[in-house]
Amino acid sequence: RRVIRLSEYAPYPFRVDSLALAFDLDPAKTRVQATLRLTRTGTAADLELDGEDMTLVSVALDGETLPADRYTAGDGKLVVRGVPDAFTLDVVTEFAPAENTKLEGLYVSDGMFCTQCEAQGFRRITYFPDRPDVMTRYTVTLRADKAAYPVLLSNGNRIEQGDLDGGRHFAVWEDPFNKPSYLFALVAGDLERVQDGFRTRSGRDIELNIWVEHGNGPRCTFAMESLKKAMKWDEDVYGLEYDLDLFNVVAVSAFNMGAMENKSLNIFNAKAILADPDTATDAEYEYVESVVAHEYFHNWTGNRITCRDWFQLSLKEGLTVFRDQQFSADMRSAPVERINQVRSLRGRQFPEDGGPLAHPVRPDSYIEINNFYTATVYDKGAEVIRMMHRLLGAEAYRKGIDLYVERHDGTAATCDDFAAAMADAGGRDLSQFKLWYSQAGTPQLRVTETYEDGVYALTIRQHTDPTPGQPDKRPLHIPLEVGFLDRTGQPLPVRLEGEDTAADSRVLELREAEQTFRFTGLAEKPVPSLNRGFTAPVRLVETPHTDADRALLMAHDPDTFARWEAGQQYAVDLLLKMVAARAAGSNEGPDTAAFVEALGSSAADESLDAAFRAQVLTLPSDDFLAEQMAVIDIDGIHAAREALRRDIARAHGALFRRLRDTHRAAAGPFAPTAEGAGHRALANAALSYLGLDAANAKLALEQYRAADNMTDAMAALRVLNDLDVPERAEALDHFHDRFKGDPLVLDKWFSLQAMSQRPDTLARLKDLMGHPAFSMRNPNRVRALIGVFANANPVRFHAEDGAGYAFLVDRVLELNSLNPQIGARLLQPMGRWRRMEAARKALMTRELDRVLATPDLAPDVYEIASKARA
Ligand code: B3K
Ligand code: ZN
Repeated sequence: RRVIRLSEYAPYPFRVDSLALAFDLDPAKTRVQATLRLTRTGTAADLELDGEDMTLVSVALDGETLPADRYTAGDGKLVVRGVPDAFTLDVVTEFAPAENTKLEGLYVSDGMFCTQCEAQGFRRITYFPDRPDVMTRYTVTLRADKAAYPVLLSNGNRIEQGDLDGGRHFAVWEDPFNKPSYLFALVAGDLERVQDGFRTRSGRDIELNIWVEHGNGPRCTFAMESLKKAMKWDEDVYGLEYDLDLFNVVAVSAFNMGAMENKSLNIFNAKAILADPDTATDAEYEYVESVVAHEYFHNWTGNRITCRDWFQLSLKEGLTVFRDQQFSADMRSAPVERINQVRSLRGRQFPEDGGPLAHPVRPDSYIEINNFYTATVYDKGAEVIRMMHRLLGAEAYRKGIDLYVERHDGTAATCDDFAAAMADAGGRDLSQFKLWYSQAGTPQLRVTETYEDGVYALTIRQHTDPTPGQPDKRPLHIPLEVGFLDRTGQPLPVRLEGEDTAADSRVLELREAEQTFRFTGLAEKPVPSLNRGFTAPVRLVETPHTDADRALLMAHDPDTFARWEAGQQYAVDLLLKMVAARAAGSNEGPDTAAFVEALGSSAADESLDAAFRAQVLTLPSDDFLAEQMAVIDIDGIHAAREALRRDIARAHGALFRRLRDTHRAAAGPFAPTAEGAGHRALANAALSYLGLDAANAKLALEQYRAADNMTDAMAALRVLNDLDVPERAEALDHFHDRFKGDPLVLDKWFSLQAMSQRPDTLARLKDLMGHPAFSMRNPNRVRALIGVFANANPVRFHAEDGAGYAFLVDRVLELNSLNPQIGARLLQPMGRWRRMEAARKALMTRELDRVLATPDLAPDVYEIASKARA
């Protein structure tokens, strides 16, 4: 378990001029012949290649089989001693894809061969310098049984194919672009092809294929449309055109994450491709659209320009997430997209940044790189790009992108390279800004105000708590957009003292621990609207806002995001007071009436987008509330949130009935459009409040039965799921019988039960693990049942007797040998122990110790367990 450090980076001492791979595919014993042409570029005498979990059959140098004393294989390396300056190396390896349960390298999923090489899966296929800064040209020959694997795919273009003896056939693929090993892919299987085409802006015709299990073709229409939209969008907005004549996408059922951007052969979790009205919710349609776009966008930001080393992961991931966020904002409602991003940032990234696994956007060390595909690297990384976009403006940002591509196309680059291109194109000094890459933790802002003699002053203090390995933090360069409103909700001008121009809104740039900004030209003290659009990923822990200010901002802020945000902050304040009152054993909580009324007015405001109103009706999550507490009161938070929801439901019963009926009608027959989704979201938000009353179980069951789409069906099931009524079992059983043959859809049924508040939830989960559709070998099943329980059911997961923790750790230990990457992911919620009260602290640390005491821990699990326990 070696710690790998950024500071130890050294270039690889050889250039790989080309790589030819020949596969004899067989689930039980696949044979791979690799031919590498190498040239020495450094001073190393020996050649070192990475490789693991394979049988090494032979090594030949310039055609001569090497005697065993010329090389050593073991400990993840093949070392060939005393190699010449330029030579050809032939390496033959063997392994059993069918036994590969880690789903890294070459494996079998539902009878088809597929690969996953990022980050370090290629070394499970052959011996190679498995690092992203070693790029080369690949030629790949695939040989397999023709009846079982009629489709043979790899990167680039197919240059040859034909039949072989013994019912086998072959295909040869050549990728004209240099690429790192993590972008290599192959697929062999019996697949249905959905074919389409795209004409690029320069007039080239691209063949587009989506390959799926037979029968799933009709469920690919939406993904194909999304792909074409993404291709067009990247041309229009980034000036980036697709660079090959063929683009293949394959859906597989066993996959560790969402999807993978292998050059011209994207491999997807079926969950991120398949969508039709009967089986996918609106959120899932949107997920498909954004993942398809994300992987496509990687073709430039990731593939053409890749990462020098894995510490630079956010170079491609933060940038590509930002790009897919911009795409979604253009396809759908921009403010609603932003709200969803901020919700997920607060629900996942902020807790990570404030806990034992906190790390910078560009980490400086790791044990297992797979543990660093995190919300910080992805989502905070995207926020860092967004801030640059904000500081430079859209036009200079685009110039920065052009410059970045011009400088680094075809190479492996660093985050510093990216920032330098932005700084040069924008004529801005980003040296302090770059701290966002190296300093972990969520900055906290404290904002106070004064108003004297017509001058309004905002004093802003910034502070970042220590994180592991970083006790002292420096002030960051933070763009913060502010605007002002008067008491009637009209906008007031924002004019900095000493400046001539006034604007409705302006981006303040914080650079110091404490800074005061003075504004003139204000006849009255304004109500400030702070961090509009969430310009910076910070926590505003202190603001001058009163409840009345928040209600005013909720109703009138011209920035739609800020209106939602005012409601969320208002709710957070109230909920925390409610938690405190409950903890003190008091019956007297805060007065919620004004908030409840403001919420109702927004929900009823027909001038607002339905999707936005649905967002307003969704209170901050348990997780986000937990983040605000020094010691997390799991049950208190849950009780407070439920109590506030009941207050809202009581006050607005009639409104909710009306919203539910009118917006259900407005949605019309199902079409997966943003507009329809907005109506369904609002109708279903209303239903969720109505459903707090068991008397409305019938209404929910009726909706379930009548639904012509999965969104409405699931909304009804979610309501029933938390009620103790006969309709619950009726609907769940019906769902089960309808979808028992389709495990991907049945995952929703597993998840509902994992989320249930009922006291028998854990017992039920244990039973469900024996369900014929459940398997610990399929990551989607594991996430649907166990992941959802640990991450989305705080009350049951944190049960006082510790049974939830023990159950989770048992599963992690099972996965330690089966699929440690998934096991390590699952373990993460245990890192929250420090913020729990004494009894749960003891239970959680005992379970973490149990993990650490287990022999043969995989590095993935060891790293998370040891850091979480520290
Ligand atoms: N680049 C892949 C993630 C690979 C994860 C490896 N453990 C998907 C993506 O971000 O597009
Ligand atoms: Zn990505």
